[in-house]
Amino acid sequence: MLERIVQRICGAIESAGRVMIVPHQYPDGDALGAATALAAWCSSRQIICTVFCATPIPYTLRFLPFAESITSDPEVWERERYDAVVIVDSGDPVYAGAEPFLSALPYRPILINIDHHPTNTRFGDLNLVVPAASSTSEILYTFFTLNKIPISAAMATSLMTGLITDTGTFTNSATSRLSLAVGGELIKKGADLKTIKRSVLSDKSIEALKLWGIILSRLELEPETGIAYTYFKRHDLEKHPVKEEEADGIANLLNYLSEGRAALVLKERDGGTVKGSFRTTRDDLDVSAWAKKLGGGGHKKAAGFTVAGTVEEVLEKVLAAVRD
Ligand SMILES: [Mn+2]
Repeated sequence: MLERIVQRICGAIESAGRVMIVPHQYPDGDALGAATALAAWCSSRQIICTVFCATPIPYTLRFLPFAESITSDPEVWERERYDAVVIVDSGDPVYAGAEPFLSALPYRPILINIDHHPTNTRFGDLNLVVPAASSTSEILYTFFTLNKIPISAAMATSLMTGLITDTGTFTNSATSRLSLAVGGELIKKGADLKTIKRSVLSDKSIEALKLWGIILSRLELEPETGIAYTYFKRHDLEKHPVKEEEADGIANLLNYLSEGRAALVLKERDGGTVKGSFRTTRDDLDVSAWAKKLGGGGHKKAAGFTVAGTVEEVLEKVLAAVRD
């Protein structure tokens, strides 16, 4: 079953004249690790590919091979004709940031969906969705291996970045025997752990950690729901001007909490919306179900949503949804 779909996807990409690869917007290490590993393979096979990301690449991930060729220019959708569009690490094309461009195309490319989110809508013509996988990068490792595609050191570095990101450096519940084994294989193939560590793990400035300090000092436990929550206001980011991606990551830190059932970080965004991130380490809790009620999605232990309103209003909505 898995073998058939990976072969079909491989065939579709290899026979395409031109391929578009799309990691999700506000990309993380897994989205970009998967996208750049695919791009490295395509270029080794002389398959012409474009990698499009709707929002800029975080500076911490610019070390990835092919990262410099990733474009956020929407015109690439009109400039060329793509036979295949591969969306990686996205539950649906809207989350990916590909939807407005895809639906505006005057032709229909083959849509390929490679992902591990349990909330994935199977939107592709070809769907390689493995919710049990730690990361999309882990799925791609299997994809390359089953198709007997050699994994270069550059590809290994990309995939390892995805694994490290999505497993919280092999500590969170996504960590499995397979993810650890794949990590070992990727090191064998030359994954540059030193650079990944320097770029992805030690990436916070003093200003960013000061901001984290403020956010952490606001932690409260809501006794009825067992949710420990905190929040960012826009003025926090004005007072501590840090890059968007430096402010992120605090939700993962809350996996260290021993109190409560789940953690929630709310972040006020421009345009009157609030982005929420849930984390839990409890076996009996599925936070993606809560995120789904709020129009979002994700994984059982890490999920998110975006809701209109102020931080206070959104917190009430969230608590009501959880109590429900
Ligand atoms: Mn992922």
